[in-house]
Amino acid sequence: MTENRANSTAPVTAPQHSVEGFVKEFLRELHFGQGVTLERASVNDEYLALARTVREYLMARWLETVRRQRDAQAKSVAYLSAEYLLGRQLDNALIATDMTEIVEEGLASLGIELSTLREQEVEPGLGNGGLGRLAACFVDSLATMSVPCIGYGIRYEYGIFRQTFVDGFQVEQADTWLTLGAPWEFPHPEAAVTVHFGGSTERYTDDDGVERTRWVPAWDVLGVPYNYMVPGYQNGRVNTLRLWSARATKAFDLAIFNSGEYVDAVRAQTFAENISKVLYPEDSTPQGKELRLQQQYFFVACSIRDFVDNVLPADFDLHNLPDRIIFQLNDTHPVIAVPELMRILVDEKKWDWDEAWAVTQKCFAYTCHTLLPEALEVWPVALLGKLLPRHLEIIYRINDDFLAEVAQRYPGDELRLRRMSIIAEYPERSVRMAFLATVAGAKVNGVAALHSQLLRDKVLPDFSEYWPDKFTNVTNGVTPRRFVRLANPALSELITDAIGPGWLTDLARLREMEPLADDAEFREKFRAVKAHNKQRLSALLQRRDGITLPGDAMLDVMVKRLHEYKRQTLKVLHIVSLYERIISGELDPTSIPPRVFAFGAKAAPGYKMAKQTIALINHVGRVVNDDPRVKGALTVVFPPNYNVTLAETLIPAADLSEQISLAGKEASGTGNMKFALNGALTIGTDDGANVEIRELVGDENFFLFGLVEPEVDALVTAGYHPSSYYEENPTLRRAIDRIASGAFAGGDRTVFEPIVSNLLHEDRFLVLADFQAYLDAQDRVDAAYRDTEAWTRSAILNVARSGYFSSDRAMWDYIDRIWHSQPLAAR
Ligand code: Z2T
Repeated sequence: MTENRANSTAPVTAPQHSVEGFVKEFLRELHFGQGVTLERASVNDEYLALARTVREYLMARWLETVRRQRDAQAKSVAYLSAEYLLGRQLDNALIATDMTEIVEEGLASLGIELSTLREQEVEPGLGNGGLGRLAACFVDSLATMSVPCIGYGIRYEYGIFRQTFVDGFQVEQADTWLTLGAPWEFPHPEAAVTVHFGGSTERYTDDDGVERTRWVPAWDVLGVPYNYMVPGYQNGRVNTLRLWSARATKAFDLAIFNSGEYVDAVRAQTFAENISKVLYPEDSTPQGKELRLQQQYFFVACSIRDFVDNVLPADFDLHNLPDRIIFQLNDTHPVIAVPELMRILVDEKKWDWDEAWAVTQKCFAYTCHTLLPEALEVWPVALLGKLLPRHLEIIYRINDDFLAEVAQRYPGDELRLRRMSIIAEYPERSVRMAFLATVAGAKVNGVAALHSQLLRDKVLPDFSEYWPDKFTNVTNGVTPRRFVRLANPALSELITDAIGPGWLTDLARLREMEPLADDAEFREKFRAVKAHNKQRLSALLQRRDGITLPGDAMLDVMVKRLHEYKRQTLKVLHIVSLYERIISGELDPTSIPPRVFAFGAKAAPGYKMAKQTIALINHVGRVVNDDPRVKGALTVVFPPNYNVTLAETLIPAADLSEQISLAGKEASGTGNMKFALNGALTIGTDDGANVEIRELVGDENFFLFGLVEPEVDALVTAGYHPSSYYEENPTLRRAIDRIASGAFAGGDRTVFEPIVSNLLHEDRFLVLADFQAYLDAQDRVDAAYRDTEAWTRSAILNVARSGYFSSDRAMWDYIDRIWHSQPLAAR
């Protein structure tokens, strides 16, 4: 039967790579896939048919990639991430297959505009921000580098909420990204796996007379895999992203059948489906909800089961697992995978504990993405034990063995044991997930040089002393395919004209542009690209939000999640200060280059201070934009619902990139890299990857300001008093007083009182301490911007010297420092 099938399987071939080939296939999809004629087709019909047609061009390669990977028995990366912030798929698939021009021409011959269909796609927003977007960049790079990788995650029915503003305040709406069809996914309900929860554990004696433990769970759900293509860039490779969706199991159906309460029982089904219903919208501050832990276990249990049962050959000896897989933990969200693998090996496969632990320790590596203590996940033992009783026992055993080892190395050092225990006792007995990941992982890495250093010194000092070689750094990167080629076609063309197309897969080659910074003709062309991108942004904002941008102004952009440590408030104080100085007659508005201040930011729905800050920005914007005294000089825009799609138009238009977090708080940042690669200059603190950006682009092409991390540390230790800055700095005082006066709230002093009093009396992130340095740096920006040629030169050098920030380079570093394995390196 199988033999027969193999013989009779015709090769899968892509449609012809030509305008005629495309048009034929597109019409076939429209007719037979969508069931409409061209005459009657809606824009959405056309978009869906187009997506399915483009998919066909990738299918043969996808099937071939899967087949080859099976046969090669090579080591794979399994990237475990609760978030993938993918962005739109259509354009990425088009550039990967080199189909953009063919499709444009083919559609035009049918009277359809590609740009119209493009707009129809709702991006899969299955992530919050940096961490989720990083995962998407990494899988793109691995596919482009032909490295075997499966991305595992969750297919949230609702991704990150859609942000709207009502009276300037954020209002969240559900992200119904699936409602108009999901042409990029391949569901496989027949391949669903079962995941268990709850219940208890029991001891028993197995057939060989050995005392063992087993888990007697109370309930279960099905995980249905949805496969997504991850196309490499024009290299004939298509990797897989497998996202899990929760469904009710047969047990639910039976319960329905046997119960008189038919409707109630059906309702119980939705209980199971809740698990993958919605993405938790907190970036960097986990909420500790039971459903979130269910999500975490759900997707890693599905993924390990899938890899062991379906990806590996049936006769595979799991003792060789470390030769075939590395599970990369994207922060601690998937770390419950560690006790899950132990449970499979010890309880199901009946291995000895030590044997199982030796294998498990080689299969995991952990990436930490934060330094904020409040962002380190801990799960109360009571909650974890109720949901996953066997896993909790396994965690206890891992901890006992680990602490016994530590005690041997440091006899009598009780305090150290307490500090290093995976189980915290206060304020509540809980599991420190970062400690579990560190103990279990073969390697632990931070995401920028400074962050990795602080991770060793401040977050996990005992562990880095205990295992100095376990710790390493891999500085983040971004994919140049999406964030340069796709987002900035004009710059891409300019670069390719100058140095050829090789840079797209070898971004260090941007260096070859360096001499062109001194070429006046090239600078002229570079400025034309910026001007073009600003017009493109202007048109988009007009269409999308009814926002009008002034014609010729410096575009100063701060886009990232709203968080106090990122200090959007510092930016607001800068704007208010300029505004106040102009209307009080101190500053002549014509003496500074006209600026547009653009913001993009979502606040976690429960984060009060962040939501207030959003309202403040909008209210300041309204007053400033409506005041004739500053008209033309200062404009504030805050388009709602900043997402990957908007970033793709906003970033290429930017002149100035705001990266102003308090030193020692931003793990890396990745927006900072996208801006530099698109020719914006950075004004930034000595934080995260800013440090490396400045080192590479050169001090003279970067506006550095603010306290450095050791100074922050010293100031906080000595006792920080924000009010003293307020009292001693009149410019600062006037800006704060203006906000406090209610001038941006129709005279109501109460609206922004919490922000004002927080700044004056708490200011956890030292906004006031850095205020004057920031203003001084902004003066340097103004002066530099006036010298158009010098500014352009700096912008070009930013591009030329930022090739290091390709996620391809980051992937090579992971291969070298963490995954290192011959098959991976040789590919
Ligand atoms: C996140 O996006 C980041 C860190 C987190 O720590 C959680 C989330 Cl959801 C638990 C960000 C960092 O804040 C940012 O500095 C970094 O560039 C990004 O992850 C990718 O590493």
